[in-house]
Amino acid sequence: MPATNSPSKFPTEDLLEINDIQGNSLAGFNKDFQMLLFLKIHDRSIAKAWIRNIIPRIATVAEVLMFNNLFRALRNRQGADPQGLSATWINIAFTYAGIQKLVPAKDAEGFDPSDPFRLGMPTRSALIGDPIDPTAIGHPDRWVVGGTDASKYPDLVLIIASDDPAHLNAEVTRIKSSITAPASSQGATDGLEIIFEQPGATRPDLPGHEHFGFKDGISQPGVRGRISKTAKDFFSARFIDPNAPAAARFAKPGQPLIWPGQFVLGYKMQRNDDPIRPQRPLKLSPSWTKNGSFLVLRRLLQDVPAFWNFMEQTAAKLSQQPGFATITPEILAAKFVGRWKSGAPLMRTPIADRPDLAKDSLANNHFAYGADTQKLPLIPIDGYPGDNFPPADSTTFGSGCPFAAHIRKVNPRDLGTDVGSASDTLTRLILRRGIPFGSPLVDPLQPTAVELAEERGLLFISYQTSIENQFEFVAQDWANSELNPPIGGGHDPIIGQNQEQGNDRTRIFDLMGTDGSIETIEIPIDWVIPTGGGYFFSPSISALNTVFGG
Ligand code: N7H
Repeated sequence: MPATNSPSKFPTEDLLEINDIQGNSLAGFNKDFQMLLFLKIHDRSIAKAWIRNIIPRIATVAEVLMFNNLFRALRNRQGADPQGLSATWINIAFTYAGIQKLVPAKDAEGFDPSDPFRLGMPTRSALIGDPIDPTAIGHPDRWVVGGTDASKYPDLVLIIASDDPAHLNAEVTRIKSSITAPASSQGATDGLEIIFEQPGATRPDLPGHEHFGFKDGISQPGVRGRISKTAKDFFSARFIDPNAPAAARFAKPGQPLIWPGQFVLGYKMQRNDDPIRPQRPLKLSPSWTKNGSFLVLRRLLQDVPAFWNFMEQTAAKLSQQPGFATITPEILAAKFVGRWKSGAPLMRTPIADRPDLAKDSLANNHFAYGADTQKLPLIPIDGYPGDNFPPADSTTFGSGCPFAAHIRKVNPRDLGTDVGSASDTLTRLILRRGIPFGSPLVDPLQPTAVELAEERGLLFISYQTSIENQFEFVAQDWANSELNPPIGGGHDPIIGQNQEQGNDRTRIFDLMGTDGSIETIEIPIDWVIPTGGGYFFSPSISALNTVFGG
C-alpha cells in the first residue's frame, strides 16, 4: 500500500489573524511602484495623533491577499495582467528609537537588550560584514539613511506601494501634507519630519528582474496557517495531491511549508529537527508584539558595470583553460547566482538557459541539491501539462550549480549544514519583499556619464521573527563565509562580504570545469554595497491602535 496522508493526519495549522497583521509581511505588496518615507519623531503627542489618523489606511494581510488572489485569477484567465485593477497600500514600521519615543519605557524594555533590533543596524553592521573602514561608502558613517549620523537615523518608515505611479504620487503627496500641514488642521503635525525619501520601481525594461539582469522573487517559503475556520482554507495555496507524502511538507513543488511563527509573532514555530511538526510560539515580549514582525531593510547599491566587466574579463581568461572552454560572461554570472537570467535554476538546466522552465511556477523552484527532482502528483490544474522539464540531477555536485552560488549559499535546501540538518535550514528562511531602485543601464559594459551619475540597486526588505537567527545568520554565517554552509566552495559572490583581512575584502569562488577541475576565482571588489537601512518592527493593527496611537 502506498503511504497516504489524509489531511486529518496533518498537524492542525494556526488560524492567522489576517485582519490584524500588516499586509506586506505575509501577503507581499508585489507592486511595481513604491516609496519608502523615513521619518523622525520630534513630538510624541503629535506623532501619536498622526499615527491614529493613518491607521485606517494601513493595509492588512486580508486586504492584500484578497487583491493578489483576484489579480492572479484574472491574469491566469486572461493571459495578461488585468487592465485597470489597481490598489495602493501603506505599511508602517518602527526602529527601537521610534518605539522608545512612542511607548511607555516598561513596554519598550520588553525587547531583549541584546536583540539586534534593539541594538540597531549600525551597531550590527560590522558583524554582518559591512566595511569597517570609515571612508568606504559601505560604512555606516556614510550611509544615506539609518547609519551612525543621528540626524539621518529614522524612528519609523512608511512603505507606500501602488500598481499605478500616479496613484502612488497622489498618496505620497497626501501623506506628506499630513506631515507638514499647519498644526490646526485635522491629523496635521509638525512634530514629524521626513528625513529621507527612497523611491523603488520594477525595471520597466525587464519587470521582475534586478539590476544585474536576473529574475528575482521566485523562491519564497510557503506559510502554514488558515485564513478561516474551515479546515482546508489555507493561506498558501496547496498544489500537491494531498495523498502524496510531499503534501505534508510543500505547498508547491519546491516551496516548503513553514510555520507562521517564523515570520509573525504569536504563532507556532518551525522545529530544527522536524520539517512537519511545530513547536510552541515564541514568548511575546513586550506582550503587544503579537501579529507583529521584524523588518530588515537594506539599501544595497549595485555596481552593475563592475559586475559585468568582471564577467567579461574573467570568462575570457578562464576560457583559455582546459575544462572551461565553453564559459561565457552570461554562464559565469549564472554560476554566481545559481539561476539563469530568466530565473531557470542551474540545478535543472545546467548548460543553457530555458525561459520556458523559468515561466512555469510549478517547476522553476522544484529542485534540491542532495536529491534528484521527483515527479510529484499535483491536484488537477486546467490546461497544465505537468512538469516535463529535465529533473535536477544531484550527482552533478558542484558542476551544475556551484556550492557557493548565491541561492545555494542562502538556502542550501535539503543538504545538512554547519549548524544542523535540512530541518534547521527551514528555521532560517525569510520572506523577501525587495524592489529595485534607480534606472537600469542600457548597456552595462558601456554606461553613459548620465547613467553613471545615478545610483541603482536593490531595496532589500525581509520579514522574520528573529533578525539574529534568520537574516543575520544567513548573511554572516553562510554568505560571508568561505566554508559554510555545507562543503566550502567560497563566499557568496553576490552578497557575501569578506572582512577577515580588514580592507582587503577579496572573496573567492570555486568553479568546477567540465573535466572536474576546480578554478578558484578571486573577486577583489564588492558589487553589492550597503548604503543605508535599518532594523524595524512592524506592529499589528491592534498594537498601532492601543500602544502606538493610544
Ligand atoms: Fe538574493 N541576484 O540578483 O543575484 N537573490 N539577492 N538576497 N536571495 C535571489 O530565487 C540578489 C539578498 C536570498 O530559496 C535570486 O527568488 C541580489 C540578501 C534568498 O533558493 C536572485 C541582491 C539576502 C533567496 C538574487 C540580493 C538574499 C534569494 C533568485 C542584492 C539575505 C532565495 C530569485 C543586491 C541575506 C533562495 C529567487 C532560494 C534569491 C539576487 C540580496 C537572500 C537573482 C542582486 C541581502 C533567501
